[in-house]
Amino acid sequence: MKKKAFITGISGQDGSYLAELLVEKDYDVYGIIRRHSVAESQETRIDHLVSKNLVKTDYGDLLDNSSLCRLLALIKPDEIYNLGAQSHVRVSFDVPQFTLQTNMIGTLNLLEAYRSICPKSKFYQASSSEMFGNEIDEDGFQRETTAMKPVSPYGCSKLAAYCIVRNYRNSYNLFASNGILFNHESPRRGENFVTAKIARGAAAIHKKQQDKLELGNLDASRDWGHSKDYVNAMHKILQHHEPDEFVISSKESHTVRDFCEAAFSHVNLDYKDYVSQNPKFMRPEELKTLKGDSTKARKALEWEPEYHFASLVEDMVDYWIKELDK
Ligand code: NAP
Ligand code: G4F
Repeated sequence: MKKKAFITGISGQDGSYLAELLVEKDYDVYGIIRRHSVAESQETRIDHLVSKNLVKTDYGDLLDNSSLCRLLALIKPDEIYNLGAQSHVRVSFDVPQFTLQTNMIGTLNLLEAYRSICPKSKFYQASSSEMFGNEIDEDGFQRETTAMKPVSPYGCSKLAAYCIVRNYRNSYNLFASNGILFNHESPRRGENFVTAKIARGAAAIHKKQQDKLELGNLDASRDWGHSKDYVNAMHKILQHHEPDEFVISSKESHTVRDFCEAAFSHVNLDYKDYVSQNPKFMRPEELKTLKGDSTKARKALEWEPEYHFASLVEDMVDYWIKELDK
């Protein structure tokens, strides 16, 4: 019998790569999409899968219990991946209530449906390094045991969801795991995240379609990996012999400035000639540096990333060069 997976956030960056991975692994893949006023942008990242009937989507929403219950009862999935979220940290300061509703109450809604309808399924929660805030261990890393003191509404929402997943696991004996994923990017990254903005900007300036790029804090440092590698880790987390928490990271940290330097050098330009700072893109409270220690996952799950910082930057800039030709 083919395994069945149910994915919230299937139309997002990670959801689309995860759906591809699970189709390759011969799963039946199901997901929820939300109704958009622009119907053409509804399923763009997964059109190639939907049009070939490789994944099945239904309208649903983490804030609509009826859709979650109906679909879990119908599908009875073996694995549930909760990737749906308002995932933009700066935007979470603009829409804090929506962010907490979706990311925290939405997760609780899905957990409740899971525990009452298909408690034998396995549950993956998309937790985030943003939960650590500015807490760092003495060796400069964040790991599963590092204190969590988030500095954004998004981080707070993800910490609450992380806690309720652990609580449901222990209270109701569920196979529910948290992947604590550090930043991960790809050509499919939303254009208002910093890496996609820089990759697109460098490509557009190289093609003389744009003449400058305005960013916020260039000194923030992030541990960046590739989404394709990280969705592989999500799957491995649910194949582990027991539910647990796992940090997934590249173990390296680079500043936004480093990303600019690498992206612009890839098209033989000096970022200093084009990039400026605009306070509009600064945050009320900033998470300064992230560097994850993923030793536990690398050993227990035998997970290793294939992409590194340079190949990630090149993949994104090359994508945008081709995309802007269209
Ligand atoms: P993304 O591209 O922003 O995708 C988010 C997905 O969630 C979209 O499909 C979105 O649908 C959906 N969604 C939003 N609100 C929803 C709701 N109320 N009900 C159901 N679905 C909803 O994010 P991503 O980068 O793929 O990240 C996937 C997950 O991992 C998120 O939970 C994110 O917070 C978490 N995470 C990401 C990273 C990272 O660096 N990428 C790191 C750690 C954790 P629409 O298109 O309709 O809005
Ligand atoms: O690309 P970002 O918006 O990602 P951020 O805030 O780190 O959040 C991402 O990673 C989290 C994991 O740690 C996820 F949970 C979350 O869902 C999301 O995927 O910003 C990265 C850094 C920040 O320090 C920001 O201040 O880049 C800085 N930055 C500088 N200029 C900018 C800009 N960020 C954005 N989005 N836009 C700018 O112009």
